[in-house]
Amino acid sequence: MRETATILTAVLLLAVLTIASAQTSDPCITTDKRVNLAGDTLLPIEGTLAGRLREDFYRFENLRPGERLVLRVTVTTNTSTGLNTLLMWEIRPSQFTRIGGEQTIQGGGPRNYDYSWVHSNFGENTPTTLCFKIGIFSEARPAKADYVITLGIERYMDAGGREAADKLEKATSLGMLRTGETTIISGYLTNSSEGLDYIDTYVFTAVLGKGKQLTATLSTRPGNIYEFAILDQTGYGLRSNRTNTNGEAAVNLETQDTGEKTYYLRVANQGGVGGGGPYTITLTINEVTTSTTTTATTTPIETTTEITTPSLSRETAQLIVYSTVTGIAVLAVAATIIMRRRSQTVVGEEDQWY
Ligand SMILES: [Ca+2]
Repeated sequence: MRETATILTAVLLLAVLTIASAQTSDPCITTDKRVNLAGDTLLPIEGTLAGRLREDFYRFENLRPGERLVLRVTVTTNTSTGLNTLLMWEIRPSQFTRIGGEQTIQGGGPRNYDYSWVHSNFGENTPTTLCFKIGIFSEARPAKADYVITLGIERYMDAGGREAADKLEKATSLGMLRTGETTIISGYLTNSSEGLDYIDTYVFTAVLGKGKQLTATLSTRPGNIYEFAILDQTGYGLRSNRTNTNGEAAVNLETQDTGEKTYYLRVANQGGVGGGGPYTITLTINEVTTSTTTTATTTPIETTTEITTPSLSRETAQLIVYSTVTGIAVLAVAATIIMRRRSQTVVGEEDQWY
């Protein structure tokens, strides 16, 4: 028995050592070809692979939640050779998972290979690392491949200039919503091929009570299926809806409770299969009469453009617009725009919307 135990221990020890050495020799970890994506300028990277079997590994570090790394590698070969590329994401320290890549035969060129990945906020809002491999394999005779890697960063931030977390306890705060005021926020979800940004959460407080109604509307691209929910402070779903064919969803909430309560908003795209792209949420609390209640609950929104027209909101409601930057911007700084306007004729505003 003792001998068996000793052998088992030795085998286990060997296994542990093998795993440890595999990790420390992983070229995604050991490579000295490192780029800080949060640095100043992303310059093109030039390289050459020459021989029968050659590989280069790059570490692209500090991709922050809400940022998309756009990678193009342009390859020119001197003869027909096997070419492989692989982009991986460090799902946890020293553990990489495949995002994309190709194995092909290339003769001549130049030829472009394009990849991209959006990093998400899984609660801690921490940056991540991507690993990129390019290699050639030419059995018959040595080959040569010249390549240029160009990197770009696009930003897909949610309200407040950050990627909203997928967990309620890490939700982005919208502060307190007040009766008669309108809050507009915008955000972004990725589809399943772009990244893993499938759920955004927000939290706010509000005082409702008799005669008041909270109305939340969401709009996104037609064809997207986004689920939109209001939850109470315990995470219990109070109201939810799903976008219609126009990409719009609305939920209304009334309660007799007059205390200041915490509510969560959750936007989700069914694990990425409900489509991706920007969304806009409009939140209002109104004093309800019978007529406005009926109007608000039975008539769909006509267009989304009315919600976001600045001139409309400037004149009629307090409008808080948190930033969303969706254009290409190489290491751009997130722009946060906060506009506050005095509330005037909010009831008239509501009538125009519905
Ligand atoms: Ca998001």
